[in-house]
Amino acid sequence: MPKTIGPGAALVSSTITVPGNPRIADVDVSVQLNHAVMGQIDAHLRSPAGNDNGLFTDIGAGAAGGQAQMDTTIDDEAGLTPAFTVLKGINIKPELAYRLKWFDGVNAGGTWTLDLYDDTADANGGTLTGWSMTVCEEPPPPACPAGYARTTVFSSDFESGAAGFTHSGTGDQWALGTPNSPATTTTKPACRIYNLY
Ligand SMILES: [Ca+2]
Ligand SMILES: [Ca+2]
Ligand SMILES: [Ca+2]
Repeated sequence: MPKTIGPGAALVSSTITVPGNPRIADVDVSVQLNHAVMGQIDAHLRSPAGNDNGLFTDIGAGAAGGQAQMDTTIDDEAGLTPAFTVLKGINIKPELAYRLKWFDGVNAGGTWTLDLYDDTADANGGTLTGWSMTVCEEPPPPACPAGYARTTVFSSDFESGAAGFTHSGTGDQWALGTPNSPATTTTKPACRIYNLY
């Protein structure tokens, strides 16, 4: 920091290393930058495990002379979509195609990468001056009353089979093991693991 964005069609990246192994219950991302034409920027966030999700594309002013400052927190729980050119001092939801909750449940520990792509080769560029992430974990489970102890009533890593679960019916696509075909157009996951308490 600071890092130059553009002005030619170019990708610039910046990393943050999150210490420890916090399990994400909610993550927000704040970005501070300037660009002569804000709408030339596509932004993605990559997790330590390599999950690559979009944050925004071509938001803000679309021509030179418009709002050139971004100081924005991107938060699924924000009230506004990025529908306006003002991007300084506000919170916005990700665009409709993206959600930060897609990172929920993953281990936040490690190196995160913010990718900023200036998608227009011209004389208009800018500077990334700062960015940050806010990671919240789930609260710990409540303590047991005196005389009681927490116990796991069922646990399986499914390495030895279906562990007593069954599946059937039209469109049944549940499976165990390494996927042997790419993700399909259906919304059913290949395997779902429940934690029981
Ligand atoms: Ca440019
Ligand atoms: Ca774009
Ligand atoms: Ca949030």
